[in-house]
Amino acid sequence: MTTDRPAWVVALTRRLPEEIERRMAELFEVIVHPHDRPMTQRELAAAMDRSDVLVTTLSDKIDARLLSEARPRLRLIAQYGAGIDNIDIEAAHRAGITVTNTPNVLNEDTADMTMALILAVSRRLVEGSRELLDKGTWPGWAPDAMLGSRLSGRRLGIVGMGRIGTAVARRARAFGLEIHYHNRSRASARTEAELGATYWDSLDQMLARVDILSVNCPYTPATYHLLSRRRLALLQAGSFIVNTARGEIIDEPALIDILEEGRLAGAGLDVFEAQPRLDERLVRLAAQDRVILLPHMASATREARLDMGEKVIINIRTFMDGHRPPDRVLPGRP
Ligand code: 8YV
Repeated sequence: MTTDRPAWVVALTRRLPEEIERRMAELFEVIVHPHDRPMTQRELAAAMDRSDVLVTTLSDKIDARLLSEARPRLRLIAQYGAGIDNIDIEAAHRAGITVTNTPNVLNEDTADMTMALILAVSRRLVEGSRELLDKGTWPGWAPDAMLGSRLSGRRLGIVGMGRIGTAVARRARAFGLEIHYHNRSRASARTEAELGATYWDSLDQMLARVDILSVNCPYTPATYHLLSRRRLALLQAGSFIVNTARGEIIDEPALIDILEEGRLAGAGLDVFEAQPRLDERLVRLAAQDRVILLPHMASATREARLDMGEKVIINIRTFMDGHRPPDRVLPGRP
């Protein structure tokens, strides 16, 4: 016997890959926001009022205020993304709204981009390319031209040895880097042996001993400005920092100060505290080839976007069928 239930209304805050939207339209009644830009809080409220499921992205601030108003219809917020720092999970839980995300499918791509930034900063990739583009030529090979620093043998400190941090460590090891990490909990002896990784219970102590720092932890209230001014000052002169996680984990003005002072050899940043706005001092440093800036593109592969969409569909379908969705996010567990 089949029951005819009305199609669930699924509102998308942003346009998703065509294949994903097409499949969603076969399964649900989909509402697509006509303007492909982040929704205002008022537009989000309206979308939440008329849908059973809201598909969000990192630029939608689903805060306690939005969630405290009665939204009798909304049952699920299905985030298109791994990070869920834009959603107040506690408030959603209190309102009886389930939240899901899309973990795992962007680990490898994000780790690739982290390595790309590590290579680009240490080997002056952007600067070299700019020299050719600006002048249309270059003085030719010279023994001292465009010297960078060798990666092999240097110490990489990974802050957050979750799935992405581990994927970074695997790649980094292949480049001859020595792996150090700080995490809330220590990895298994097997993982440590596989990666040749050294655990630092004290982040402060690790910072003082690494040549390169990679930020790979989620952004939560506990990791806000984890790399504070005091901690950034512990980094060795000549070391550099790469962030493909969230801008808020680093005290950005403090980082800019020490970059301007020339204490760090550089930085590779894919995320920013006030993104999409950029601190103009950072832009100046980038123009002087002292930092490399990217527009939050670490997970931006076509494959990742499709896999993320598939996960969103699976989460919605499972939830609709009365089961626990595979990627449910619970309060206190980022
Ligand atoms: C996603 C990300 O593309 O998944 C994440 O946490 O930071 C991004 O790479 C973005 O979140 C989409 O919502």
